[in-house]
Amino acid sequence: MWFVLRFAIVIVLSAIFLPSQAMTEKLGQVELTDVLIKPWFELREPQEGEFQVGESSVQFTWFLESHFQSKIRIGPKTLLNPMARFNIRPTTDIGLVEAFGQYSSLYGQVRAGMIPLNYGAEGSLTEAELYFPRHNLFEQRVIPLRDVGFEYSVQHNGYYSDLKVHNGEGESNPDGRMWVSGNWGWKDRSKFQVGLAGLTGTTKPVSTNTSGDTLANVDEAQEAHWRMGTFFIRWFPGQWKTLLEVTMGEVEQGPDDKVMGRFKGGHFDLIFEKPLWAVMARWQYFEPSSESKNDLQRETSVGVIFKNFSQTSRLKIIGTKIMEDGNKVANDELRLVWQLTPLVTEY
Ligand SMILES: [Ca+2]
Ligand SMILES: [Ca+2]
Repeated sequence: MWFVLRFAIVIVLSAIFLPSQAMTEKLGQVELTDVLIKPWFELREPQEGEFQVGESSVQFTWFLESHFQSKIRIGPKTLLNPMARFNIRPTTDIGLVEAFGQYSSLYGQVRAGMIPLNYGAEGSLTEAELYFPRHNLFEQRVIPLRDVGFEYSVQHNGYYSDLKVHNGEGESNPDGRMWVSGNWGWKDRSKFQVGLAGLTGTTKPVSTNTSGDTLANVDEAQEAHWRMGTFFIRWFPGQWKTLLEVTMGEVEQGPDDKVMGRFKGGHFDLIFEKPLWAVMARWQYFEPSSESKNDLQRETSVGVIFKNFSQTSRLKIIGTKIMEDGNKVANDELRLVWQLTPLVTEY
C-alpha cells in the first residue's frame, strides 16, 4: 500500500502548496492542471481478486512565456507501458510518467523529454477519456504509452501529423538504438476521424536478453528490427460512438533480415451514451505469432457506466469473456472502475 500512501501525500502537498490561485513570480506560473483518481477492482476466474491503483495521476503545468510550457505528470510507472521487447518490468511505484518542455508556434509544436506517444486512436486518448481498459496490444505491451524522446507535430484544417524519435526502453537507452513513431490523419471536429499510425525500431541483445519476449517468434538474444502499422476509423454521430482499429506488425532478424514472424490485433467499440449513463460493447482479437498454432485470442466485453450529474464521478462495470483458439482456460473477468475528476477539465 506504500504507493497509495505516497500518491496521497503528493496530492495533499499539491493541494496545500498549489491552491487554485497559481504562484506567479519570476519563474512564471505553476498550476495543477489535471487530477484523475481511477482505481479498480478486478475479479478473475478462477476465484482471484485484486485492487489496483489503476490509471490515477496528477499533472502540473509550468507556464513560461506564451509559447513555452513545461508539463509533468506523476502517477504509477505502469502508465509508461514500456514495450515487452525490453528487459524492463513496469511497477506500480509512483514517479514521473511525463516530463517535457513544449514550444508551440504557427509552424507546429515541439516537445522534448518524457512524452506521451499517442500511438493510434486509443493510444491518443488520455486515461480520463477511456471507456474500456486499454486494448490488448497495450495490455500485452506491444504498443508503448510514454517514452523519452522528441516530437514534432502540426495540424491544419482538420489534417494532423506527428513524428517522434524515442529511446524505446524509456529513461535509459542501453542499446543506443532509437525508435520512430508517428500519426497521420484527418478529423472532422467531433463527428469523424480516420488515421494511420506507424512504429519502427531496432534493438540489441543488451536491452532484450532477459525479457522472455516471444512476440512474432522473436529471438530475444539477437538483434531485431521491428515495424508495425495501424489503421483506424472513428465515427460518433449523436449519442453513439464507434471505433474500429486494426494493427499488424513483424520482426526481422539475422544477417539476411529474415522475417521471423508477424502479429496482428484489432478492436471494435460501440458505445451509447446519455448524460447520466452509458452502455458499451467491445470485440477484440490478438494473434501474437503467425508461426504458432492456436494462439489467437478473442474477447468480448460488455459494460455499463453510471455518472453523477456533474460528470465528476463515473462507476464502470465491465465483464469480459476471453476465448482461446486452443486449450480453453477459465480466465473471464469482471472489472469495477471508479473514476473521479475535478469539475473543470479544460485548460
Ligand atoms: Ca533503445
Ligand atoms: Ca498463430
